Amino acid sequence: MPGPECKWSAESGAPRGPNDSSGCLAPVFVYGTLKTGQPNHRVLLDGAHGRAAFRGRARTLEPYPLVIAGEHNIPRLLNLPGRGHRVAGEVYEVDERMLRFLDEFEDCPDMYQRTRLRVALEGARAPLECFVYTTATYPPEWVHLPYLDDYDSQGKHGLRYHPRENR
Ligand code: PCA
Repeated sequence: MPGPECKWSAESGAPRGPNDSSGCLAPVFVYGTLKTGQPNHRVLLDGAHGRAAFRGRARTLEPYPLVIAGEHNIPRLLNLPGRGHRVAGEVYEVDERMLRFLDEFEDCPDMYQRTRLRVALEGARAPLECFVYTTATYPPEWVHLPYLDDYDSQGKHGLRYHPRENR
């Protein structure tokens, strides 16, 4: 876990400069295409982007609306705590290079915003605060889409994810 000296961890605030070599890791909760077995998981495994260490499976502490939205069937966790389900995902400890890569990959802050939420990590006693890519601004009808609790691009919903390279 990041210690208190870890200036850019989820607990303590903004990232350090790009040349930081402290080796600090920050927890990121992934709930969509970055999860194991999902279409973009490989980017977390690619050491060329930095480091990501699997910490465990987790669920959000609070319910959130997780919907599949837009013409490309993209999973979106709407930043509306209190509605929907406690969403399942995975926690990775990432280094600063990987965090910056993910910001770019997720088109943050335009498409997603990197925010924080608390999750219950399997096997952990205390909740863990993580970074997460959520959606703060969206068409009002998205709130009325079906809420998922565990995203699977191949799920019964039939809404196949359109990879970026095919858009
Ligand atoms: N990628 C990020 C946000 C949604 C998505 O598809 C994730 O898996 O958490």
